[in-house]
Amino acid sequence: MPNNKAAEFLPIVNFFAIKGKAVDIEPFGSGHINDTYRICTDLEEGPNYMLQRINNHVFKNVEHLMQNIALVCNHIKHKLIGQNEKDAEGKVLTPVPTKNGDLFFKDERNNYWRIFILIENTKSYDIVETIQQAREGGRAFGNFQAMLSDLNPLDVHEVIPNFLNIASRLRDFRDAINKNMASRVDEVRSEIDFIQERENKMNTILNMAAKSQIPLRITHNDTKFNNVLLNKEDKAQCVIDLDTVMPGYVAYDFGDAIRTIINSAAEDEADLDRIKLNIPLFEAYTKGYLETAHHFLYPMEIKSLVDGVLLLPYMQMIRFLTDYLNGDTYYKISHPTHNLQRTKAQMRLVIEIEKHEELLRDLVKREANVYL
Ligand code: ADP
Ligand code: GN1
Ligand code: MG
Repeated sequence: MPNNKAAEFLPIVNFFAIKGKAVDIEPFGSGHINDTYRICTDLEEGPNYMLQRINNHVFKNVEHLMQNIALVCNHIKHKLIGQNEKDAEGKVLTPVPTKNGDLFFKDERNNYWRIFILIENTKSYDIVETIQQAREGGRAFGNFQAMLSDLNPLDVHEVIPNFLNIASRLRDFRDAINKNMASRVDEVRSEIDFIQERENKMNTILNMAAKSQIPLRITHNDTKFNNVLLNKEDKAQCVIDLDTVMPGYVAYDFGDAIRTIINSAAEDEADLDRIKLNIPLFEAYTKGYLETAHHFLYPMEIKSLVDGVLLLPYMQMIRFLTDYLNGDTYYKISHPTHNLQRTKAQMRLVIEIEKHEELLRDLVKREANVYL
């Protein structure tokens, strides 16, 4: 007999061309945007599946979103097959079409659904525990960018315009301050000052891009460490959560991955003194990343990596604070001041990273020199 959740979601799952029957459906993952469920089928040999409700408030054009994902997954799958990789299916996401051949299903309540094949015997980590995990994460995201480096960035849709554009994020932030929708501005004066003091300094990547010193590429744009699946031996297996794959700069992906890896505490840690930098994990991620990405990167892109490390936690702080000021309309929250707590944790992380900027730059230089 299907469990309760299975009975609830069965009518949706039935629209998709899955093998076997769904017998168990459970909520899964810790993402802030979509809802994810794991589907077990009655087939002993599998496959099992991941069902996701796509947040249509955040992703306004689901058609474009799924076209991006299909393009990227097909491109990677062909490369893996070309490299005689055994088990290409376990190393890239496989979207499961509906019985009508569509990549998603829209129900009568305007919810958007999609299914991927579940990649078995893998795990993802919210907090990195070992040097090996960090290095494997670097390899995975470096390889992901490398495999997409021969596609034209303009062939992917910009599903969320200006997603990691700091100038645009600052405009939204100022707008939130001016509107003061939730009457919270007075409570966060010191955080607002902190952001404003750094505005000019955070333009480095956009300035480099404006001078054509770094190329636009196809990047992942949500390289939190839990978006890479590792196998039982903690080897990188597959990059997931491809919703935000869009044109971008490599430093964005590097910076966002480091944001979650270098922080020894959680993204929303309430005890700020627990937020310390784990430099060996930074080194390990950098090693893994350059191992798989050095062959396509320009020297200026390597130079920009630490600018990404400074920028991404700062931008995340702005995004959390903007949402707090707007009355928590974007990120899922688990208590009323969750976005403020996340803001403060990211602010502390920016402070810690700023203290170590020179060291981080030296370490990237040292790792990059290996390939000169
Ligand atoms: P979100 O972060 O938006 O909630 P994800 O696509 O990252 O959604 O999925 C949430 C979690 O589910 C991931 O961190 C991972 O642990 C797991 N997961 C997602 N897709 C797969 C998959 N195809 N195979 C195995 N596990 C997966
Ligand atoms: C969101 O869905 P999830 O949790 O992987 C967000 C990212 C943020 C992240 C912060 C579409 O990612 O940009 O960096 O939360 N995704 C979107 O944890 O906004
Ligand atoms: Mg995720």
